[in-house]
Amino acid sequence: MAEEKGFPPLKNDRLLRAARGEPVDRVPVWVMRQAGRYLPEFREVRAQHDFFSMCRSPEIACQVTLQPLDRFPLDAAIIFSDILVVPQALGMEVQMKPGEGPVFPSPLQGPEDLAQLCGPGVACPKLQYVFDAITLTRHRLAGRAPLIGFCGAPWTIMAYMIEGKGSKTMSNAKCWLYRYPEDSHRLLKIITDTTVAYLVGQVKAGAQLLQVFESHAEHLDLGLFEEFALPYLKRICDEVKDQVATLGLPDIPMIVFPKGGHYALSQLGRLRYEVVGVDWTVEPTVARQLVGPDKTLQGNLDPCALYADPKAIDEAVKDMVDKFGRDKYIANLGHGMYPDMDPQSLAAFVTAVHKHTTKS
Ligand code: 1CP
Repeated sequence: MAEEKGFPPLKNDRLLRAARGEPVDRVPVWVMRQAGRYLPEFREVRAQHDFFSMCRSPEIACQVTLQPLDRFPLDAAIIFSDILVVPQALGMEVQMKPGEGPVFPSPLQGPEDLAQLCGPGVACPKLQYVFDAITLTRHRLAGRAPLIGFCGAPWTIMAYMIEGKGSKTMSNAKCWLYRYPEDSHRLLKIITDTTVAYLVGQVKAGAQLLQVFESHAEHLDLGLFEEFALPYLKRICDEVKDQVATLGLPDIPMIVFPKGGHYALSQLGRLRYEVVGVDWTVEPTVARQLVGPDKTLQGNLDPCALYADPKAIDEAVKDMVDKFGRDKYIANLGHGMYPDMDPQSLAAFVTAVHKHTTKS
């Protein structure tokens, strides 16, 4: 078991308790992209290293994972890595271009290119550096907060493999769904099989929670989501949980975050994920109705609200937590921090969550 590796005991289990729907003394809080370029200490490390070299160095990945925890009283760490390490392990080249983001020099052009991808058995061992970073970080965290592992959901990863970078319309990737549905399923299956092995590896290495990022849900509708996204999100949760149990490891709460996927919240509420993350376009009360009473919700302040002054941030957080309620809830932004944000704004966000949710 993960604990048997001799990890330091967890001193703050608020996030794990809230994820399982158990009562907490106050709402746990962490934010997506809490390790990133808005922190000067991150930019200092980043200036000296290529992005994916940072991911591949357990020492550096651990260092930047801990940076936000040294500044703010956060209730979780999320391992520094990227969702695109999976397509890399499948054999595709991905570069991180400063100011531009990730770029695949040779994206998938058509179904014939699927033959170039390797299978999960070859891909997963290549991600050992992520497992090593997780194990090192669990030790260095010294039980301050639980460590979240993560991956991209299959549709989101497929979209990058075909588009080769971010895209406004995802029309190349969506072209596959309409023109090559069988090959799309073939690709989604390769990604899913690899992702299941990858997440189980993360749990073995010491991850205490897992988040699956369906960052490009916004480009689908319910029909496409039910055919090309939902079955794979379901398989990931079912198979990871089953394999973790078979290995005798402790059950790990899992979070699914469908960015722009408001239309599928009730379907996602029926899967085994304990937590459903929502972006800021979804009203908390609507999210609760759609997802149902049993799940924990996570989110969802508009990240741009952090451009406001601390008083306005405080008011926005109060409004958010009043709507979500204090139980079965994890405070977060509705998407990640942006590079030009002031770290003090995140401090104001965390302080406001503490102020408005601590039970007396
Ligand atoms: O604290 C943390 O959250 C850091 C770890 C982390 C995570 C969870 C990073 C580091 N990336 C991710 C996930 C990730 N990567 C997602 C899912 C979350 C989301 O929706 O944003 C996605 C879509 C990516 C792909 C990616 N990587 C993008 C988006 C590209 C686009 O236009 O669609 C970008 C810009 C990156 C680069 C990246 N990843 C992480 C950081 C700190 C950065 C900045 C790169 C740099 O320093 O140059």
